[in-house]
Amino acid sequence: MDTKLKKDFTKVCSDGYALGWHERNGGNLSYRMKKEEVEEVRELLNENAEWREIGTAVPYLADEYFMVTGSGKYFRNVELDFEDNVAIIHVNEDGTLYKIVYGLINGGKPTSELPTHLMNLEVLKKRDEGLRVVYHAHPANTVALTFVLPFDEEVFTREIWEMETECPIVFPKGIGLVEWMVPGGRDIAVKTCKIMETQDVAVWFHHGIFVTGHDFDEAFGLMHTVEKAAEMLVKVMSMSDRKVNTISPEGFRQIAVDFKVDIDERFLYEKRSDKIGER
Ligand code: 2HA
Ligand code: ZN
Repeated sequence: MDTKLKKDFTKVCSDGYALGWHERNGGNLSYRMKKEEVEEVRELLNENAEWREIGTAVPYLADEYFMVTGSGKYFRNVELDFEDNVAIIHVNEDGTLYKIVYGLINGGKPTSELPTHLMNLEVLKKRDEGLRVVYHAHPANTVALTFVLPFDEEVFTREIWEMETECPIVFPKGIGLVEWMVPGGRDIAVKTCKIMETQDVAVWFHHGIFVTGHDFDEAFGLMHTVEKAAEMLVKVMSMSDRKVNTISPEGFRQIAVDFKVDIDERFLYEKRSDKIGER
């Protein structure tokens, strides 16, 4: 296979690995393919492969094709051997089964987070037909913050937004939070889906981040922006438990006007404390 899609998918894996977000087999990536992208590789697809259970139902994704990383596969290895580490799967007519029609040539299954990826891609397709990418990574700074910031979406988002002027422009709907749970199952998928109905970023406490985007650049750029801001917050918190200066709610409102973004007001509460993590 030699397509732009393969190159773009691989680039996310390589760039994410280079940034240290994919230790061992950490993280996963999925993409809902366009009709023309399926046609481009049609003759390479094995439609005789056996049907397998998804473990949940995604009827709104019936008969669609997805490019996904493999379970237990290392992001580091995607650029070295794409066909061993990545699959194209075809979802059946009622959205309960899938078959591997390309890739994973040495055996294996799609990502252990397949229910989360497909259920999210379904919610996202309903929200906006153009949202095709779901990307999960383990970036250290964001995960580190889940040990010291409260489990409070408004506080978590606000403290991160303040670290980089670009943040409320890149994710104006803020960050959704999922408390620590066992990964890989339906429960964590349902919680993440609830967030993806309106937001583009979900942080799984003590684990990682899920983001969506219309294309790979957008999803990767979003992951990178959240993590970069988190890195700065970690640096600030390493120096002090307070922010002496920061961006004001009024400043964010001005950004909203100038950049024509609909910033969610619930993150712009008046702070009563300059202590990081307190309202
Ligand atoms: O190992 O990141 O959440 C892949 C994962 C599971
Ligand atoms: Zn993970």
